[in-house]
Amino acid sequence: MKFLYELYPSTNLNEAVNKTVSTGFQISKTLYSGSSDFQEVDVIENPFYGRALFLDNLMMTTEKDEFIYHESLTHVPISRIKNPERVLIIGGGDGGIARELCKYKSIKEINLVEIDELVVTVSKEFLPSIACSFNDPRVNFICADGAKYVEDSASNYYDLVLIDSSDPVGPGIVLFQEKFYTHCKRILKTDGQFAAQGMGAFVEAASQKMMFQNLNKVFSYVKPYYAVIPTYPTSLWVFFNCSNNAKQNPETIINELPEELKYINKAMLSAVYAVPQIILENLK
Ligand code: SPD
Repeated sequence: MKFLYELYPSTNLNEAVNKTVSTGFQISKTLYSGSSDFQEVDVIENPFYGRALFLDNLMMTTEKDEFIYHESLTHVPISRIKNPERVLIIGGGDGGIARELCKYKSIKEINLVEIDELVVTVSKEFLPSIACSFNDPRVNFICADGAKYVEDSASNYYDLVLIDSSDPVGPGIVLFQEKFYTHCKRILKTDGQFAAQGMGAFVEAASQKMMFQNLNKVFSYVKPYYAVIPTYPTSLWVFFNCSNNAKQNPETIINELPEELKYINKAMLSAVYAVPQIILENLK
C-alpha cells in the first residue's frame, strides 16, 4: 500500500522548522504528479477523502472535507458586509473560494490572483466539483504574484479581500507580512472586510502569533475564528477576519447566508469569534 505523508509543522516564522509528526493518506490512484516553476503539484485519490490536492507535499484540499475550509474563509467575513460587489482572492487556485463567492447575487466581480497556473489547470481537470466556477463571467483568473498585484491595485476598490494561501514557507511568506497587509487595507473600501487562513492552532503557534501581530499593526480590528478541518495538521484551524472600520461592531451580522451550505450556519455566525482558549493563548 502506498501512502503520501504530510510532515509538520511546516513552518515557524521565527524558529527553525523541525518536522516531527506526519499524517498519511493512502494513495489508491495518482491522478497527476508534476511540477511548475513554483512547486510540486500532486492530485491523488484516497479511499476515504476522495481526490486530494497537495502542493509541495502539503495538503491543500480534499473532495470530502473541502467545504469546511472554503465555507469558513468565505461566509464569515461576507456576513459582515452589506451586499458586497467586488472581491479579490489571493491564491485560491483550486477554485473553492470562487465557487462559494458565486453563491451571492450581489457580487459582480471576483478577481482571483493565483501565481501558479498549473494549480488552476490541474484543479479544473481533476477537481471539477471544487473548480466549478471558472466559467462564471464574474470570475477573472489572473495569473500573477499576489503581493505585487495588491501593491499595484487601486485604493478603495474592493468590498472583500480573501487570502487563500498555502503555508508561510518560501516565497509565499510575503503574504503574511505587514507590508502586504498594509496594501490589502489600502485597496479595501472603508467598510470592507479582509480574511485570511491563519494556520493550525496546535502546530503553528509561533507563526500564528506573528501573523496576528502583523495584522494588528494594520487593521482596526482583527478577530480570530476557527474551523475543525479533518485533513489539516491536527484539525484545529484558525482564520482571521479584519476590518478598517473601527466604528463597525464586528459581532453584527449584516448579510444573509446563501441557502445550500454544509458547514457554516446562522447560529454559528453569531458566536463565530468565540474561540478555544488555546487560540487566545497563542495570540498573547
Ligand atoms: N496547511 C494547509 C493550508 C492550506 C490553506 N489553503 C488551502 C487551499 C484551499 N483552497
